[in-house]
Amino acid sequence: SLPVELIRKLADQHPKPASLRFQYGTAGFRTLGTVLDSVMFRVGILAALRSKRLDGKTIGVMVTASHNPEADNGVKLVDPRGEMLEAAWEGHATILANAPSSDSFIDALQILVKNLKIDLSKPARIIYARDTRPSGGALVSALEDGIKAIGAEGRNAGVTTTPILHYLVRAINTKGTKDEYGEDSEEGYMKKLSTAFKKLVAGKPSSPPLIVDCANGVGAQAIAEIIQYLGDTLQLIPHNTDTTTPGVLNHASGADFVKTTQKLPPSLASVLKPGQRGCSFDGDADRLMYYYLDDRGQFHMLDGDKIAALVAAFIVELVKAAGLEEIVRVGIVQTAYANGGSTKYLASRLPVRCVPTGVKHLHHAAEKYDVGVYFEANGHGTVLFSPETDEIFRTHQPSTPAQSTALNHLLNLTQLINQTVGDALSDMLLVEVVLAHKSYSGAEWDSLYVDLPNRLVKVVVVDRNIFRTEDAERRLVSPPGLQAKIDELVRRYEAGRAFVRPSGTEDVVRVYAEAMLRPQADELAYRVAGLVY
Ligand code: 16G
Ligand code: ZN
Repeated sequence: SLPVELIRKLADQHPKPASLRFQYGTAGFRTLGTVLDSVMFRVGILAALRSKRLDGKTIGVMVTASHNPEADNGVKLVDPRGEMLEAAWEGHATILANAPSSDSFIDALQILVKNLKIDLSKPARIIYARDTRPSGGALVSALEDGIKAIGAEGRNAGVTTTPILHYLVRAINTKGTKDEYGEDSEEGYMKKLSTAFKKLVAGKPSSPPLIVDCANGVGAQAIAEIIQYLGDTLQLIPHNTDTTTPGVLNHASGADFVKTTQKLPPSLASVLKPGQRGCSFDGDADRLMYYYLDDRGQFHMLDGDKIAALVAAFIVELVKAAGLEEIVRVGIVQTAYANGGSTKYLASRLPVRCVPTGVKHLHHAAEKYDVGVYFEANGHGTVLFSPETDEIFRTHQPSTPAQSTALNHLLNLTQLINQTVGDALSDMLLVEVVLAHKSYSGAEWDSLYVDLPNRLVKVVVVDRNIFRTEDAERRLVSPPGLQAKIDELVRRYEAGRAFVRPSGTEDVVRVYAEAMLRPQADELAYRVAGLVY
């Protein structure tokens, strides 16, 4: 049975703020760092129950608020294969987080244990980590109290990136099996990625140096480490690596800044030279944006859609060159935010699916392909190779040296890519591999297709829950009549497209619009926003 006395004693030290309601959303729990103490304690216990339910498999807990302002923090759970928490448990998490008192929390735990038939005699194992946020240390202590209260085994992975924590979870749970994912240490991760990278670029002329904007977050630490492993195979020049000065995390820098403002971080203005490539990580290093300045110094953004196009085309070529195009099917998963230009380009070459926003939707849809490439326009994405495909790459007998080379490249890609979740570091190395193979400059990559001008605006509404969508968030079903009005507006714009959806992370409604010309995209976005308001 549950150690009720110990849980109550420690729960009393982490009381829930009376006025607040927490919700486990797309990105876990996320709000001001100062109000998350009780949530952290309870998440420690929840993670232990999830582990017990899965027969003692290790569950991950990541303390981060990604690209949000420094004062925010958050927490999300990672399932045994390194994936996002199973959707049904999001609801359990929300219930536990909102129990008003220690007693009602314990009651809620008892109900959960009974309903889910959790065998409490099973072991519970948890690995946890945090990003560089100042509130992280205290929140991890609260989490550790939860882990202690239920008698689970906890392993502290320290301050690291979200994707490294996902990697560690999978590595631990596959240790000693035929699916072994890698050594379960940060060093193991660095070794795995750098070894694959070196093999993939062997013999290719070395690329010009790449500027890396670390958003003053934990990515700076990962970049500093990978540089040690890469030697002279790739020149990285890190910027915005200050993880100690208060207030600078994600400030006017990082992948989200670049995507939402469609601008170069001001701190790179005197750094990035015309023709040179740069990229930005977000605060926990699971999103990546590329960009370059053209000869006239004009900024060009290469977002998640451009990364998907680049990577998918490369993989398709390799699959063909390996003689596997009849056996291995490559597909793409996007969301409604994917630029219309990218969808047109990709759909003429590959199967493309559109799913609702959020990594779990993309990930699950990508698993349906032999090789599933998924990227959100915001720069979060990865490539998944099915177990059967992995096996084919390992066992297929090539009939020519060219086939053998292509097959080796594919095998090395399965090692280079973090298949648990989007990973800025791994994705950056992947992009660099493709650019090296193709001898592409930023401009050549950019010219794969032309982005339609687009605008994203957020609208504060009284109640975002009245906005309900269908067709992968591309159409509104409620409030009644609104979609017809949007359709009526969109029809007046050449290549016009617009949609409205409630945010899963903020109390706002988002409006996206695109059209053939910049002023039209802006106008359409503002007029649709006017309908919503
Ligand atoms: C979270 C999601 C991201 C999504 C974004 C949408 C994960 C790891 N991250 O950051 O995939 O694009 O939320 O936010 O799932 P929104 O619902 O506020 O537009
Ligand atoms: Zn992030």
